[in-house]
Amino acid sequence: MFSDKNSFKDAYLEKYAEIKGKSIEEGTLWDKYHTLVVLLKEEISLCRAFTNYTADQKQPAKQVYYFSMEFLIGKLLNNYLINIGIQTIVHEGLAELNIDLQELIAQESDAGLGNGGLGRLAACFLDSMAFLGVVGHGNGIRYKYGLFEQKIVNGHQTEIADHWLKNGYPWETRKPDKAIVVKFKGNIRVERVQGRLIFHHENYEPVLAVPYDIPIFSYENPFLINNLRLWSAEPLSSELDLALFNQGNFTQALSYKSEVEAISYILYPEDSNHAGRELRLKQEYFFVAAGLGAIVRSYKKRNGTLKDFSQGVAIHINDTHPALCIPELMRIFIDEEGMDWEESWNITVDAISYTNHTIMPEALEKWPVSLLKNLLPRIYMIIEEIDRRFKEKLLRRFFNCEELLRSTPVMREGQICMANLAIIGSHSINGVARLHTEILKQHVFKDFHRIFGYKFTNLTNGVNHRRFLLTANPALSELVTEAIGPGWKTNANELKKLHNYQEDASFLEQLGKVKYQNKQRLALMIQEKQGIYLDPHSLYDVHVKRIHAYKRQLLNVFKVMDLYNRLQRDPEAVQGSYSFIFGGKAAPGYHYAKSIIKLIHDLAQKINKDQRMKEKLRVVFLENFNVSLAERIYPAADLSEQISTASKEASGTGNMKFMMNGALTLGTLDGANVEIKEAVGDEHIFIFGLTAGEVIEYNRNRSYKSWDEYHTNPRLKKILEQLNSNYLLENAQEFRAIYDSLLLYNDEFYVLKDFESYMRTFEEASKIYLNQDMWLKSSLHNIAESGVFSSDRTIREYAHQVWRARCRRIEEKEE
Ligand code: 26V
Repeated sequence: MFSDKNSFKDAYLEKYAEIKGKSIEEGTLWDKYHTLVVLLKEEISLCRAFTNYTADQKQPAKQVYYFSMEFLIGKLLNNYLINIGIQTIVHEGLAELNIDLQELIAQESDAGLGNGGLGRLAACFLDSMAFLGVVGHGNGIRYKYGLFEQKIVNGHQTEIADHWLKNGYPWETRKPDKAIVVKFKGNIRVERVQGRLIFHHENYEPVLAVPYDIPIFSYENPFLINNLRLWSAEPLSSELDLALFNQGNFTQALSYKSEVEAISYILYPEDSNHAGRELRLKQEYFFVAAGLGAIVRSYKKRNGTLKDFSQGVAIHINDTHPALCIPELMRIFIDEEGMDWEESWNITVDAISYTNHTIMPEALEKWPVSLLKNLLPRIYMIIEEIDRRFKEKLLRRFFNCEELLRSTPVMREGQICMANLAIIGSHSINGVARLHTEILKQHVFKDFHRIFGYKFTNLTNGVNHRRFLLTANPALSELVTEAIGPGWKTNANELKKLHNYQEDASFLEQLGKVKYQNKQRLALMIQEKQGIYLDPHSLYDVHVKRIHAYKRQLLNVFKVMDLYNRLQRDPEAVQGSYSFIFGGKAAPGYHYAKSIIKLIHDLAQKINKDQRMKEKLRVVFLENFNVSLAERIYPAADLSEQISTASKEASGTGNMKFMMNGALTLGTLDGANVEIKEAVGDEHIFIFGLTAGEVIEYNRNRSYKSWDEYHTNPRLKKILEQLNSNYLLENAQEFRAIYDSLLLYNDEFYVLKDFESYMRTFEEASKIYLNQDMWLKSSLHNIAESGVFSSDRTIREYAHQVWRARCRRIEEKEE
């Protein structure tokens, strides 16, 4: 890698001339960005070749494959420059060529191949695996279109296709020689040969899976071996098209091509509703079969036999979306390798582990038998056999197991339950925060917990602190490094050293300044985009995440309405000044979530144009919340809204990103908020509302009546009547569905029930904010305790407890 800016400049100019063949002055920003990425990629692969060589000298490490339908990567360039340690060299070198690095960084499209938490977690994990020296690779789909771009038109969300590949994506390398053929539909002919059954898949529709590799490059990484492999679906060969064309069969030829290309065409933008579409099932099998095909091929090349497969390979499935890994691995072992069922099953279970990310019943995947049988006939046969053997064993082991048999089989009522398949076919199932894991064990998978108690573990989520603190918040990172040295970048626990500055007035003052500057920066951006100015002295109260009923953006809206109502009556009723910042995408077909966006927008308009509120209240909805915008927002937040109905948010990861940037949490005892509270202590977090136990109990005994809240709380009553009138909008019907969800349908997410406690706790927070000294101390305390929420910690736990894989970095450090 380059040692100084001159060697960088020379290499850059040489590369530019080689690939662009014109002068720098004539080049576009894209040309300059493209050249920089190509140069870095080549340097990285040189290092990689070297480390592969050195790694081979030692005992081969266990390979971990992280299968995920989603990788929400965001931009790579800046993060990689920091990880490699050449950001300054490159910045200065380019400046001497009259090139602004920031402009090049802006050229990169956000790789938005994910919906939200689950996809971003996968991306954070890739970084931490590379950092820790776990030989770990991502396996996913190269969607031509990522998550839609959100445009707000008159307060309504509209969706624009995210053509992130339109200029090309220079980080990826196409590997056509590593392609795999994936087979759909057709029929299975069974033949008996020397007492063995042989399965022939005939008349299938072939799809060519072509891999594109993206190098994963973490901080000070001496183990440069990791890779994200994304598969693209292509027609098997152009000859096939041509043959059909030549026979005059144009439509058939074209429909084959477009059916195939549809598979990796677009990411499904729903993250809460399992719709059971055939195309989605095709996507799932497509990347599972391609990924496993490549893994088995390379394993056999290295080892000859598959006997010890699970000692050399760990396969992790991110939610149930890749759960077809289980029958597919069985199929490979049995049909292609001629192994028997028992041996295949033992290896499969030993290789596979599964993470559950949600308890929302509507998100649990179930596929109709008829659909699966037709699309994947051989996989269906294997699932049937897995189910049959599981039931048989269960009957033998449990005397009276009728109850167990009702909830645990893979096949139930004409459907295939993917979570059941994932639990039965893996050696480890984990939840993503302690509370979530407890709910899985005691409620959602209670019966499985009785059968396979030993498989259940908790692995609390974490986030990549090198992206969300080091890269996203340079000012704070510098301040922290000046105080405690750079060790926190590689060991986030070292952030605890910041406790030494708890009473240091000048440090706290600097911390306040950094926050102020970050707020100013966000304010400028918002003003440019929306013409609304958010005073950086006001409290920035931020609520950014996907829009969902259970995440309760509505509760926050009610808070703003209530403050506004009170201020109108008495301008002195509320002290301090507030900027309420919202952001997040609604699934395109989720009408309720879309009306929440409209509601925020209309309320914002009303308040922002009320001159009397100028010094008091501001409300904005930030369009198109994505990874890059998130990196701007977290550093500027004072208060982090984590207000889901207790028990519903599996973990949350935004809560951790806010915390490490010094925001204080206003939240329920849900997901990882519980652990954040434990880490910081009660006085440094604002907790309100029903507990998970109370919510579960209310749901069970049905004793909650939302009308009672309406009748007993006049402030709430007023808000509800405003919602149901033309107070915000000419058309009073616009928010009728929201109103009905609360009163007619008894407020499933306890918005009304938690309102009062939320308001009280918010007021507590506001009071403390007025005392900046106290606030800054709490802010520092939160940063100091955030180390445990680094994904480095999480990945270490996965490596030791689940994958039984080595973290080469830790071992070296521990020696
Ligand atoms: C579910 C579905 C359902 C079928 C249609 C397509 C689709 C796509 C994605 C999902 C995933 C939903 C689960 C999810 O995103 N869970 C989130 O995972 C985060 C990481 O563990 C966690 O922090 C959040 O609390 C949890 O909601």
